[in-house]
Amino acid sequence: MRTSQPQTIYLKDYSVPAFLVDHVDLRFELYEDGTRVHSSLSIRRNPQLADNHGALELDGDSLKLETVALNGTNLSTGQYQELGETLLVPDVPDDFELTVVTWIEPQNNTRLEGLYKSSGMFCTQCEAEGFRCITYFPDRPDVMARFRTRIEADRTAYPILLSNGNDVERGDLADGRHFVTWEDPFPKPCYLFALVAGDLVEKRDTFTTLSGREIDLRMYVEPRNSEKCDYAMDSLKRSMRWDEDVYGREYDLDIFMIVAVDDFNMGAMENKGLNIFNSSCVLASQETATDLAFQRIEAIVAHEYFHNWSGNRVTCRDWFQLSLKEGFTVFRDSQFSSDMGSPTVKRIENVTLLRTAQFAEDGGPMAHPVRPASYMEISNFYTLTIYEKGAEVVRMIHTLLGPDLFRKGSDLYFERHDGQAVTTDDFVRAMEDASGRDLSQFRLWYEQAGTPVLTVSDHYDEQAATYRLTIEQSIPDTPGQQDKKPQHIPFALGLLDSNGKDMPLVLAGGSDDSLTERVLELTEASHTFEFTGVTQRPVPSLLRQFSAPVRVAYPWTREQMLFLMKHDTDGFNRWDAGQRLAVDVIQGLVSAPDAGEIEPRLVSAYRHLLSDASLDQALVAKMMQLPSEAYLIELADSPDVPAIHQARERVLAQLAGALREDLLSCIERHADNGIYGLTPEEVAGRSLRNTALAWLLHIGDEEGRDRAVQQFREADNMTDRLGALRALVNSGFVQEREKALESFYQQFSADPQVVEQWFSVQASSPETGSLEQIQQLMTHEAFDWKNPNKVRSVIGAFAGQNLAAFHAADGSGYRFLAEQVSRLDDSNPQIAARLVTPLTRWRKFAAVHSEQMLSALERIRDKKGLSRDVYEVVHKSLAG
Ligand code: 7MF
Ligand code: ZN
Repeated sequence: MRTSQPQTIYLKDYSVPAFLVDHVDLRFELYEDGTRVHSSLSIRRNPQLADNHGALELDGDSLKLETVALNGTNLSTGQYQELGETLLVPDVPDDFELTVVTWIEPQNNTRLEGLYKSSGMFCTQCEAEGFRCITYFPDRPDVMARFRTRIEADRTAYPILLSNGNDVERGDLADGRHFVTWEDPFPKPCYLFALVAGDLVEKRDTFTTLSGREIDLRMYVEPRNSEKCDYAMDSLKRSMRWDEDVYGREYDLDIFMIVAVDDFNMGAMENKGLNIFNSSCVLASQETATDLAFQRIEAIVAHEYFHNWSGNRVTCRDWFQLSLKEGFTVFRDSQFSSDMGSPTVKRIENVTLLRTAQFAEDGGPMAHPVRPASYMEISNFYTLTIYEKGAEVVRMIHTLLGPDLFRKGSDLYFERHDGQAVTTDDFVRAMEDASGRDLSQFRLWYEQAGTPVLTVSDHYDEQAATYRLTIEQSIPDTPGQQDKKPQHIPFALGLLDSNGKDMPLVLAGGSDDSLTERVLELTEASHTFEFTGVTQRPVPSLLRQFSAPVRVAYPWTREQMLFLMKHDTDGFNRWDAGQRLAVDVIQGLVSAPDAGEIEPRLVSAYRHLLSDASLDQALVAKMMQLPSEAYLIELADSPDVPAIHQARERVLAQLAGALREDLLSCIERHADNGIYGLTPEEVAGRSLRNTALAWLLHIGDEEGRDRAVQQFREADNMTDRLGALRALVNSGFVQEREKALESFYQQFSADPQVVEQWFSVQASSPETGSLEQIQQLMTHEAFDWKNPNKVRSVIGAFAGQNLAAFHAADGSGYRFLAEQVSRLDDSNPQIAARLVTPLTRWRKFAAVHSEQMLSALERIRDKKGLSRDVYEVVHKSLAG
């Protein structure tokens, strides 16, 4: 527990470690009432540091220190000091062996950092600073050591004992105990350490690398999950092959292990050779997992595997560099997902997340650069900015360099820095050196927070046949940053003629007319481009593929939006035009709620989407999704949440009413053919059918209801079962809804991943997610305060998705969230801090809301013994 005021840590204060650790020898004695950890460290003073004679300082948190020995001799209590979260040994030689014995209590560890127990098994989570909860150690990523780990435990309760690397020795001990010793030949920072002990079943497979080495692939899960491993195992093999093909990266150890645990703060963790996953991000079967879950599993398995190079072999110098590994790895996993499925659909999904949630973060009180300059609690910086904007930054480098030079740059990066702990600057330098391009201005993407706004205006000169585009960029102020410099922005565009054909793009002064798409490079606050030989007024297709994480302001007419929606040769922009049009129509209704019929051209555009079977159905499925309430709120200046909710519902109702026949035939066309597959076409078919169902039930259509009830009963997969359930839950058919919810729970109550879905469908629905109903759900037998997934699926879904209920005018939603955060803060501060997010946006809302959000934040602030995690979020939200 924290005792002093949280301190801010600054990037500018970075200095190299005073001591290096070459080797770590760990011995874990696991018992039911606690664990004894013996740690022997081979330490030497860092020769890189001049005048290096100071005391040894090691990090530790919530440890009971038993003994400290230097070169085999126990130190007396006067020879070391425990000061808050450090162990200080003043008098040490230049080169020595330090042995520390600590006692910890994994069974009482509810923070889920360090070593803890989850459904009877021991497991660890050490990133970012969890290793210090296990033993005293220089807990920073630039201290890289070789680890040897011996685990001792009861043989019956814990037959499986795992750690990083290769198992080199095993045997029996007295009292029914046994041990296994693991050795990891690769030096690594302690955040990549992992230990697992439990009664698990093992699934095995193999993978042969490009150079012919055979790798043992092993998955460890609780026996009840033994049939849910295949998809993750196949995803792993696809990832391994892809990283060889696309990046030339081979796996380096002889064994690669995956473990699933139910209680986990995050999605997964890339521990060297022993990736640990949240069960919901790795276990799947057709009957229990949705298409979305399958897709997520493939992406997360890939992400963690890809970290073996981008993160483990080359790691971060300090936590300010977190995006070095996360941004790059997210970029890599999205490339992989694109290659495995539909690139346009993947891009749409990424951009939706970015524009809805990352842009909101970048415009709020927690806004920070991709490489932050300071933090209080590093766990709060595993953000959408670090991950998603960080990936966009890498993607822009890829766009600027092109695939071949980018690959040259990544080869150079891995070669130059293998085995090192480096910075984002080292990454950019490798890209520069390999390509010969100057990325000095581009580096501002790492330093400046805030989402750039591009204001675009154009002029067509018929006489001269020229088309002029002027693009101005400005970057809004963010906490601690004003008056920003223009950034280097790759801006992809095309120009469409009246038939929807791409026109040649000839820049004034140039002559090359072979290109119909160009990437303009914006570097100034204002840039004008002139295109020549433009024989008719074009419709501009701007920021194709969303080539940069920016907002674009251009005065599109509805005519142009409809045109682009139908004709743009860029699939992403076709989707984007449809979204923009829908946003425009919904916003129109927000400001004029008494207006009658909605835009008839929106209806016919959607009819066209539903009826033209020659269109790419995966793209159509995405286009049929109306912009979310969260996105509409993000776009608004002082959002009136109930009005946005109502307007969106009305547009949905009018569309559904007008398109009833088309929806029914869409359902018909995409009827279940009894074979479940995961190709983009099959996924799109289910998605379209379930959207159509949801629309019909939204307007109380009885044929739709009967189909939903039937689909719910007969579905042979979770996508369709849950799709039908969700449609029923969001309908006014109270009896059918209650019956379906009840039978669903009866059928799946033994499966935590499905119960999470069941919770979240209810908590996110206006029909079943009133505050009283949420409180009811929290008394349900399956709800568990100690399980982050359950907390997220009820409280997180309510505050993050059920926005009309959360933003109730009486402030009850805010007060409720404040209470839950305060309560969780004692047991799991990381989860508590994440749950605060919706309240941090208080300034955005009108006074009635913002005042009550503010007072909810103040209530959290005034709680006694507030964790550093929640302290930082709340204080930054209140500041300024
Ligand atoms: C895909 O990044 C994308 C992001 C840290 C934990 C996993 O590998 C990770 C870990 C957080 C938030 C998102 C992700 C992860 C973490 C994640 C997972 C898969 N190093 Br916190
Ligand atoms: Zn990661």
